Amino acid sequence: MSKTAQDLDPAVVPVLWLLGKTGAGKTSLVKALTGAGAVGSGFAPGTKAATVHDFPAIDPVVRFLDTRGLGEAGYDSSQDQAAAQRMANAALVVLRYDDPVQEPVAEIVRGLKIPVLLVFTGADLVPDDGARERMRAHTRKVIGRDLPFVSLSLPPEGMVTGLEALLDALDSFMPRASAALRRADEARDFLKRRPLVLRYASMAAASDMVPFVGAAAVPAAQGAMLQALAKRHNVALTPARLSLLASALGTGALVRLAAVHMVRQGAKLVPVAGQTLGAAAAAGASFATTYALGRAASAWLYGTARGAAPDAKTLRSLYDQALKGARDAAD
Ligand SMILES: Nc1nc2c(ncn2[C@@H]2O[C@H](COP(=O)(O)OP(=O)(O)OP(=O)(O)O)[C@@H](O)[C@H]2O)c(=O)[nH]1
Ligand SMILES: [Mg+2]
Repeated sequence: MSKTAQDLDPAVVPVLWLLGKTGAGKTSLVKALTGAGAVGSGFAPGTKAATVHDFPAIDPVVRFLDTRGLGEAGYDSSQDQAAAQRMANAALVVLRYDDPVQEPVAEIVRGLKIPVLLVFTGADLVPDDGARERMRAHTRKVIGRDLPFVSLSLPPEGMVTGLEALLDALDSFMPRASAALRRADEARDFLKRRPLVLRYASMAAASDMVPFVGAAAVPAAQGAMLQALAKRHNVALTPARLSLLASALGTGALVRLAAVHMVRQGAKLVPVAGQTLGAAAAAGASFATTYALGRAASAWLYGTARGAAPDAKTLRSLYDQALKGARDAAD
């Protein structure tokens, strides 16, 4: 594919086109990925005009083009399709597992010259593996090409599944977009862990009030918090893994934890733990440091559970931001 000067300009935001029949789940997909967009009722077309969602809103790295659904009575999509094809850098073709009538979509897909990913939705509605495979085979046949695909469940309520596979697939043609979407997914994931982190941070802060107790209780609270977070992410907190987190965050962040918890566990990560213990405990601000540790550890566990832990720079910046946020909130 030849590149024009515009294609090469990093200021131009790549466009990801969502193409599919009405009710296929295009808007649900944008919403699951970005948190934005109005999902339809399923009874009437939800998206009445092509909508653009820049993500993130400031300094976007990807532009979702959510076009009006195909197959609506009284709507000739050809002009919209032509415009979308000119703009788009890649297409997510959204097909519902429980809708075998995909010829109108297939016809457009056959003419596309951009990377295409088939996104099958409604995996929750068609739980039978064989039925899903038959639908994919049928789609291959009507498109006349074997295209990469992912399977998603995007129920209006309940568990969304398959987004990770989609982001993995997106890595190959829009790496910056998929990295940003992953960060956003992690941030939403943290919102679920946040009450737990706040509980442990409050526990650590309360123990600060009692002389001598704090020195042991704060690291214990932080250690227990890490264990609880790890359990929720289904990650075994081995000394080897802990030492990766410790080295990523630097001893400053983990000194309290290291002082009691890790040494007690025999991990011996911080040789100077004995000396630093007193200083760290005296520094106070247990709420903020525990909260910040919880924030960074959550991102680390999220990545570890998916086979790609964030790098030290990312973790430290999350830690610093959380620390600042928690301190500002306490002022
Ligand atoms: N259970 C389930 N419901 C889904 C799934 N995908 C979409 N829906 C529902 O189907 C309806 C239509 O979804 P939308 O995301 O609005 O579909 P759309 O492709 O944007 O449709 P138009 O805007 O009309 O073109 C909504 O009620 C969704 O909640 C899915 O994977 N599972
Ligand atoms: Mg829509």
